[in-house]
Amino acid sequence: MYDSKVNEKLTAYQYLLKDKLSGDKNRELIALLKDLKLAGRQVSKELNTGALAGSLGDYTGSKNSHGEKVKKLDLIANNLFIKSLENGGNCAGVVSEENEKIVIFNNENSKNSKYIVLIDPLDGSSNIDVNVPVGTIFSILKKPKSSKKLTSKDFLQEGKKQVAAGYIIYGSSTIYVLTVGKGVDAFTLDPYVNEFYVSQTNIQIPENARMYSVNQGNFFEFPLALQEYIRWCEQKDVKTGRPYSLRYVGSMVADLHRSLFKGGLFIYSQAKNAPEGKLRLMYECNPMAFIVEQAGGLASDGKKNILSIKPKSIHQKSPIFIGSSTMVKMVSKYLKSKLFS
Ligand code: P6P
Repeated sequence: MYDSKVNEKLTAYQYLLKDKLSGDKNRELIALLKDLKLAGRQVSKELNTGALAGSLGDYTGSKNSHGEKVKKLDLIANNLFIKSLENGGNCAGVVSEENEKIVIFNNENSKNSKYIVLIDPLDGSSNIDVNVPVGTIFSILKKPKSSKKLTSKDFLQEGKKQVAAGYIIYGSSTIYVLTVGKGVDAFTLDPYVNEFYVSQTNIQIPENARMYSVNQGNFFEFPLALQEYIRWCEQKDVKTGRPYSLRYVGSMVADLHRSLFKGGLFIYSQAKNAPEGKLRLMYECNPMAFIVEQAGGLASDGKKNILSIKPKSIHQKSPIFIGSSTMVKMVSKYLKSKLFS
């Protein structure tokens, strides 16, 4: 007798088909999301058995186009995502943090695809060998109809043009968080059947919280206005629940996943030692901003909404203040002062 209680949850594919991406017009997008999930499952397996296969966080000896040391799993993850996207034929090309230039797919299906993908295949990879959660972050845009041969200009679209955005966090469980512009849902990987099942739907980030997330070590590098805000967070004030708690994992996906569910403010500011900040606009800030805003939060570069920034280059950086709306509004008040330069 079939035990219907075995698992009544829908898979990510079934949920999207039924709820958020029904109809023929969404077939290719659903298929593209499946290509991303496949690579996510493969990366999750590599990570979970990594230590047994020899440390995966080892430095490969090479540096990426930004001069950052490339870890073994960075390369493995990048190859897995690019291969799955190319073989799936549901996107025309990719911008990846690990590739200086755009990657164009020349097979017939990809060439006729409506979509392009921007991805950070393994964010936070410096944490791999100490078992701290790392993640994949991705953004999906429409390929401009005008473009004959894909160029990097086709990727330079404002964040508000995103069709979908998501991240996969490889932690105590592997969770795939996604928005297609109709709220935010989360899907958890069942390792026994190697399938993502819906676990949280229409996630709403708490409007306010008593937690901020910043690399305190950079305090004296920050603009004075931000130093003043951080000092405000540290002061004792019963009415506003201060001092706030500082939580900083050093892995954007982990810090933002916590903020999405518990509320909070994640800060990666410009600083004397990082004039543009550190995080990349197109495949870190934009997708995270789309997700957080779809969950009722806010995301700013300190002066304007992240999603309205007109990008100039595919790997450009941006400062980011993102999370609970009340907290983003509060830090923005400080940053509007002349001390924020
Ligand atoms: P810092 C990881 O290297 C990363 O790109 C993000 O995941 C993380 O939020 C940030 O850099 C941490 O940078 O300078 O505080 O170590």
